Amino acid sequence: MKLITAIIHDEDSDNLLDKLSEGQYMATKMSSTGGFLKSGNTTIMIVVEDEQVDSVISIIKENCNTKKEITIATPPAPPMSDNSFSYPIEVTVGGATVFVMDVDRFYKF
Ligand code: 2BA
Repeated sequence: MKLITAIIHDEDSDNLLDKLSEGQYMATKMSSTGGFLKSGNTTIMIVVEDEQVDSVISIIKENCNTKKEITIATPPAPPMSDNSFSYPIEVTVGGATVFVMDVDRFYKF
């Protein structure tokens, strides 16, 4: 049994949850924040049998799109210097960052 954790764009989450539900996969949606952009994203947790992992990853891949975002970068200034400056950079985010982990035990009470 595996835990699939997918970090995705907020905008893709409702559609992905619908597609997972159509495939009879149970999922939990959590609000999360990216450590780099410090903006909202969505984390989806799905626990499935080992042989279902590839199917779930395909559904995630088909329903999560990459997006470009602009952020402001401020490189560290040299010590004792007033020369700090910021500039915009474009980063490509997602479609999905996916981790697959073993599940030792699964209980529902
Ligand atoms: P963020 O941390 O907000 O990162 C957003 C995007 O910024 C990343 O997209 C990447 O393109 C860029 N980025 C991140 N750290 C960077 C850095 N130190 N220098 C330059 N660019 C950087 P993704 O790689 O698609 O990641 C999307 C989100 O997935 C991340 O949002 C974070 O919430 C999560 N994530 C990605 N890798 C992770 C990891 N190894 N562990 C935990 N969460 C991760």
